Amino acid sequence: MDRLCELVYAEARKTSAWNERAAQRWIEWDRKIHAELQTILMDEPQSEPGMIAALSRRIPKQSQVYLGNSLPIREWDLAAVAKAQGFEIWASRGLNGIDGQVSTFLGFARPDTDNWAILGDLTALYDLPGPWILSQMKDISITIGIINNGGGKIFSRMFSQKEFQNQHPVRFKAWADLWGLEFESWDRVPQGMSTHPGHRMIEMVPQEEATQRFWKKYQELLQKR
Ligand SMILES: Cc1ncc(C[n+]2csc(CCOP(=O)(O)OP(=O)(O)O)c2C)c(N)n1
Repeated sequence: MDRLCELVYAEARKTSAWNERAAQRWIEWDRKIHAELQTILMDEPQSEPGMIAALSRRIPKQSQVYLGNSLPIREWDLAAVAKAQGFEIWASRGLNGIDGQVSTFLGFARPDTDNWAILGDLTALYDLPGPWILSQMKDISITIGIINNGGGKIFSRMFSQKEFQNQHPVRFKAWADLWGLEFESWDRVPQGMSTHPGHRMIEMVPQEEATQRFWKKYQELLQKR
């Protein structure tokens, strides 16, 4: 990402419309927002972006990380640690968006590293048979992480009608049991997290109020501009 930014910057400077002072102001503003965002993320560890930020710091370096839709990919983009961790990041638009994400993740998984998926709950529910292949992947370290916010939360910020969210009370332990995965449930990301050989599912349940507070504080931060 750093390299890409350098390339874009170098190319932009060649254009006749380049305004060095405006660019420097914009870069300073961006750095300031980034620094203040880190404070909000640390103040709200049980919010969805706060959990994603913590996770991005605790997933072992050099892991493969698969971001499945819909908020996880956007929240990772916003909140994940900016310092290079050597992650190999994967994502797939699939046929339509949230279909086949578990299967695609398992197709990408490699034996020489930890493999992490971070998926929305409806996304996970769309691919319930996906883990069938795990019995043929014994030597591959797999963690299926699900951000269970009780529905398609991306729509809560787009539409006032709750129907768009397809809310549900489903918890995921029974799904882990069905396919023989170890199961953990988190309401915040624990401090210590080691490499995990084996197959595991982690249901992460963010606190709704904390998530709302996070977005409010973030909006206020952007308005400071
Ligand atoms: C196959 C398919 N069906 C429906 C949609 C529409 N869709 C886009 S995002 C989304 C909700 C995803 O919910 P979830 O996986 O829980 O993620 P969250 O929004 O909570 O992050 C839906 C239904 C889609 N993109 N693809």
